[in-house]
Amino acid sequence: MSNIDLLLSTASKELRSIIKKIKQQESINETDALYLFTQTPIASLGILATFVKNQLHGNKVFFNRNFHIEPTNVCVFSCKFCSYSKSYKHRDEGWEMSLEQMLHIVKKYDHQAVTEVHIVGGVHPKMDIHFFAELLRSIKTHRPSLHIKAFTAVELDYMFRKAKMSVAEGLLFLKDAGLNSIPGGGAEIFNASIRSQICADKVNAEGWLHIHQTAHENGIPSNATMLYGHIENYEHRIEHMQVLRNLQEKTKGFNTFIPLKFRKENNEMNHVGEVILIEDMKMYAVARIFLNNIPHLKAYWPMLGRQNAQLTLNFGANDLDGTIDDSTKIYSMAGSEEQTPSISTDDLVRLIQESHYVAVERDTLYNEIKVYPRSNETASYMSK
Ligand code: V47
Ligand code: SF4
Repeated sequence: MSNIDLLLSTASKELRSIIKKIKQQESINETDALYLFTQTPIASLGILATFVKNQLHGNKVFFNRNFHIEPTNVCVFSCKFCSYSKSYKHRDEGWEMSLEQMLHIVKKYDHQAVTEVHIVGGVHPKMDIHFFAELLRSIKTHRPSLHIKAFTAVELDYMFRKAKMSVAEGLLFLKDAGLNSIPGGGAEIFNASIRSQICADKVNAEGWLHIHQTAHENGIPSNATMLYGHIENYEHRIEHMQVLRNLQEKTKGFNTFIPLKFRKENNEMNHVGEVILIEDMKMYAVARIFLNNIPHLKAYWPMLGRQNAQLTLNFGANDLDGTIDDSTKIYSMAGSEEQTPSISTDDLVRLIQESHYVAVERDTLYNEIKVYPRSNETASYMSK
């Protein structure tokens, strides 16, 4: 008997109904999701999320080779969870990169097989859409095949408003300059009451969704995130995922959902604390089951820590993001275990293989680049 059928034979009435929906590839509803969060043992969640993940991706777990550029940490906004930004007044305590400095970072990877550059940062009042379009153009001129995943909806909203462009005009302008896709940041929690308590002054939920919808309608795919484990409750998380599932139903433009665990160091929400590991695994599992129309679920290892990220592979995650490098500061400054977030391809592959999955290098859009079959060496390492 398979794990899921074994679970079915001993489950409560409520869980049986959820399992039946999962087996028939039907969406679960909000009540079901709340039941999973509050009444379902963690081991059962692992079985259910793994079933959904295996239905979608078989035994494959993806990673990519990327690097980050963070143009600045100067920011006009004041999100309470942010450990990273400096106000414009205190900009001398932060950093502001020139085009040359950013292009220099790109050139450092000239002889490396990276496929993506991920560009996000603070919202600097003097870095406008023309500055960033120039950056995109110079990167594409230097290395046309590099996929540019850049600018959260928060950065885009500010850029477009300042340039007096509509969302569609701004997106097409950046697309023409070389923008290939949009990362998932800035979503935080869509619920207006929670959002007003943690990030009152940046783009609201409607604005975030409008930018992603317009991007999808103009051939720019994107990701979606959710910041969890702070002052929100399970209902707020479910509401957030429901809104994303509805938009995805219309556009099919989201590639990946990335739950981001709130980290508490060096920010104004330190007193809130951090959730325990079991809560992280629950979050991944329920996301995998609920968001059945977003193909991928990413465990962003620099934020979770690599061992915990490895554990999420048994709770629905099928993607470990990338090799990154030591330039991403947003999590190290917020207290992540990963103070220098870089990992070699060998280590990423090993993390995946140790979990009995087949490691697959992908590009940003999940086209497969290389499959790493499990070696005997890994098999014997596993059995120790
Ligand atoms: O929107 C900021 C989060 C996000 C903290 O699309 C924090 O592939 C936890 O969106 N604790 C930006 N989280 C990063 C992001 C991202 C990362 C990796 C991959 C992709 C992708 C997107 O970081 C922000 C915010 O939600 N964040 N501070 C903190 N203290
Ligand atoms: Fe600025 Fe982003 Fe930090 Fe908010 S999370 S203060 S928008 S850098």
